[in-house]
Amino acid sequence: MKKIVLSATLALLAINSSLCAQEIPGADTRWFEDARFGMFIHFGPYAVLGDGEWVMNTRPIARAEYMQLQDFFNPAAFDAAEWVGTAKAAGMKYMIITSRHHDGFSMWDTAQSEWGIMNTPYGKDILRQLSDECRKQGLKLGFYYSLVDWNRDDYQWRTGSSGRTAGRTAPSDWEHYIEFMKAQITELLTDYGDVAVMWFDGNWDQGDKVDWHYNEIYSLIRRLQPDCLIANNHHLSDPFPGEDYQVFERDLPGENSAGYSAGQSIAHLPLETCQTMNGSWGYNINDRWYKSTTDLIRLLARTACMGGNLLLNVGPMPDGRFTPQSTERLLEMGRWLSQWGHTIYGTRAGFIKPQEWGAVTRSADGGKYYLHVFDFSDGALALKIPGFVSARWLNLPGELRYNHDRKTGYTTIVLEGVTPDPTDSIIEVTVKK
Ligand code: FHN
Repeated sequence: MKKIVLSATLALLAINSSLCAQEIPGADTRWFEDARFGMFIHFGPYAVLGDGEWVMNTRPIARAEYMQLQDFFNPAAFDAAEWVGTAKAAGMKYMIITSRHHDGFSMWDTAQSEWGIMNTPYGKDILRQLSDECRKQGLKLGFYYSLVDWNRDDYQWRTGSSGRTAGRTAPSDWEHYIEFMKAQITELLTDYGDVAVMWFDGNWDQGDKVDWHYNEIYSLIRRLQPDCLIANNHHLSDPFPGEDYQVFERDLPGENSAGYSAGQSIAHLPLETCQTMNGSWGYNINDRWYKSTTDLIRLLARTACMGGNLLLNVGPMPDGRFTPQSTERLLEMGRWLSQWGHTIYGTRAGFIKPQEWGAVTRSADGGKYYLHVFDFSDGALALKIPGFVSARWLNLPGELRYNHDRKTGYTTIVLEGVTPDPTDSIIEVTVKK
């Protein structure tokens, strides 16, 4: 009897939760799944201090002092056409910029707060310029939006894992904070044309200690812009109803070398990995540890091999220009993609996860696999390639030497004696569909 009641209850719960999920219809993710490469931008007043976007929290700097940055932040050399042009030249298909990071500073002309770009010496709406330019140059634009706020009193700062050194004493007012966020999100989705993605961050600051009202927030987004994708970098395995893709931070989907994805496994949604170009998100004057273009291209191939997009970050300098190191790498990636982009864009996950030797992507029509080989040291590659028909080098001269054993299904590819491409030696494998 107990069993029957329990299964009836479970069934009811399942119906309830599927009804909940149905309340927020999913958006069309096809463009996202073909895009494979996007630009992340962390930009705000913290750039002035050249110590990353967490500087208020890490140094720490109390709110009263930190707010002086509003008088100093003057990105006079910001040129939306150049940012968008560089992203396009890099072969990126979308851009996601911090509309508001954890310091709570708004990068647009918001009516909800005085703490924002309009009250700096610069005084112009960065998001407006970017959205106009993205429309002009045909690049999709999305907004990062921090759920955390180190500045506002109404944010429930006492239970937060960060922002406790801001010097706040006033009681928080959570419902008021939620309404504030909804009002800001409404502005972003009403006044800036088509928004491709709303990208949330900061759930981890409170976890379950608060009710984030996601159902209301996500429904609002769907109502205002049904095609806007919803992503949330909450580092959890299970997406909340209404989310359109799953984010992994500084790691390939399903991996946890950086420590942000402990216990986070791959869900059923399209995937994105966000990664820094050096070691920092926001501009860090000391950070010279840029990944090489080769490493970045390999990262892009490995991410695509997992069926994911790479959202590669740029932390512009306080005057609004990209660092020369970033621009150099972006343009080099773009040059590579202009030749070999068909092995990345529009592809799907390969038949195996990324390996030490390289990564595999699959063409959307299923007729080709692309083996991206980075390491020739084993001298040969033995792979069971589903539906194998034939194989050839795509970007190396000469014939590919291989043996396909029909009995075992293994194809052995000879790498010994071959001079590799310094970045990525690509083998195109034709397979039965
Ligand atoms: O705290 C942020 C951090 O500053 C940055 O924005 C990254 C980007 O994924 N996300 C947070 C940490 O999870």
